[in-house]
Amino acid sequence: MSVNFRKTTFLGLAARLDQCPPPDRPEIVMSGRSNVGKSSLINALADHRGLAKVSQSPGKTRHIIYFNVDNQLRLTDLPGFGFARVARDEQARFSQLTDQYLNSDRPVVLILHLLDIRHQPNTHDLQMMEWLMASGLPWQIVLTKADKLSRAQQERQKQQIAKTLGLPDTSQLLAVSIQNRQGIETLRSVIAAAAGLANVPSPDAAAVD
Ligand SMILES: Nc1nc2c(ncn2[C@@H]2O[C@H](COP(=O)(O)OP(=O)(O)O)[C@@H](O)[C@H]2O)c(=O)[nH]1
Ligand SMILES: [Mg+2]
Repeated sequence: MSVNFRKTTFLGLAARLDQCPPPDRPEIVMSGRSNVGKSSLINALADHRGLAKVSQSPGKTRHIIYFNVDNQLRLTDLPGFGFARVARDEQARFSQLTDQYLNSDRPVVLILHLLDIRHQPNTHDLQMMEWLMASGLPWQIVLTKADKLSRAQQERQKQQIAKTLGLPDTSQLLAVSIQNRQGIETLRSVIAAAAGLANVPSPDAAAVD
């Protein structure tokens, strides 16, 4: 079976766990601090500019957002963490929802944790990393906004980030860019494989990696 990411549609929002859609498809979860590029990446994967809302004011995304990819899998955008402008109890509620979701028996096959390639992981990122290591779930670190750095700078940042995260090497760090599409086709393949599917390659752009 194969999956065509260009057939991605909005499925719905969940403010509570019991509002999530039926757990009938493999779910790929996206996490990462606000503004790291989650919505942009969903749009790039789907080849659909307006699908996920980019640059909402930080803290506006208070729900788990579900996307249906070609009726084969679900992409979920978790409430971002690190909302400076959101009241503390609200923040607690977001992380509680994320926590509940990640600890539920949802059919999660892959967690994509996003980091801005230019910055070192913060405390939340390190907590997430610890959680991922302990979870036994497959995960992939995605380094966003790769177009902001040269290839040599990307390599140096990868080494640094791997070190900070306590990873032995950079093999689980994938650099992507929505601007020049670096890594997008590779990420589609990684996601498809996690769901036991083959990616239908993009007919237009040659894969850039
Ligand atoms: N240059 C560049 N900017 C990006 C990239 N991805 C996201 N951005 C920008 O980063 C900002 C935050 O992106 P958004 O998708 O809203 O982040 P989210 O809060 O994690 O959903 C927006 O201004 C995007 O245009 C990228 O690959 N390259
Ligand atoms: Mg967003």
